Amino acid sequence: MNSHLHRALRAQRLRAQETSGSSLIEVLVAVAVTMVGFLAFGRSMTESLQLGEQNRQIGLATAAAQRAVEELYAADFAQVFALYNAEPSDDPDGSGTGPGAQFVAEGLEGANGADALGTISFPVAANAPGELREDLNLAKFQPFDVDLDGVTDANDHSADYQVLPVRVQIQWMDGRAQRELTVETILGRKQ
Ligand SMILES: [Ca+2]
Ligand SMILES: [Ca+2]
Repeated sequence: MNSHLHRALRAQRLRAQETSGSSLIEVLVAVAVTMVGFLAFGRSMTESLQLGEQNRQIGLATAAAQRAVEELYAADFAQVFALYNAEPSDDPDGSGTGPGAQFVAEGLEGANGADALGTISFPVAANAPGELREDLNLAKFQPFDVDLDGVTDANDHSADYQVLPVRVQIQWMDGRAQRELTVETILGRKQ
């Protein structure tokens, strides 16, 4: 074999190597692009699943709050405060017989794997849940003239209220995040 032919063959081999080298890079790039595509797809799937799960939880919390508000509206207005406050001793049918201030929010998880709870609140002091007050803060309802005499005082109005501000709050766990849904309304005597 003369040296001329030898050089030509070597040059051809080099070209062949270059060709296979560049096509390997092309394949790698194509694989990388595909993987990025898969990752993006996977992430958007996860995100939309998370969003769907969040919407499901909000739906359950809303339904639970709505059921509680409907129950409050359906109760005897003169007794609704005694029935649903956090003071068992004033329950109309005997101490501890009323539904009280807490209820289970169906389908939602609470802290430590327990059922999620809903809480019914009225304008009361923390140490006197059986005294309905006009001068205490309940979110947007402060101060609130519950006996409608035109004066906001510091007396107990559990026996003479004419309107009743109430807050229903659902608290649940979404993984490690705590979520909350609040509904505030005013109950009145049915006409
Ligand atoms: Ca009670
Ligand atoms: Ca008043």
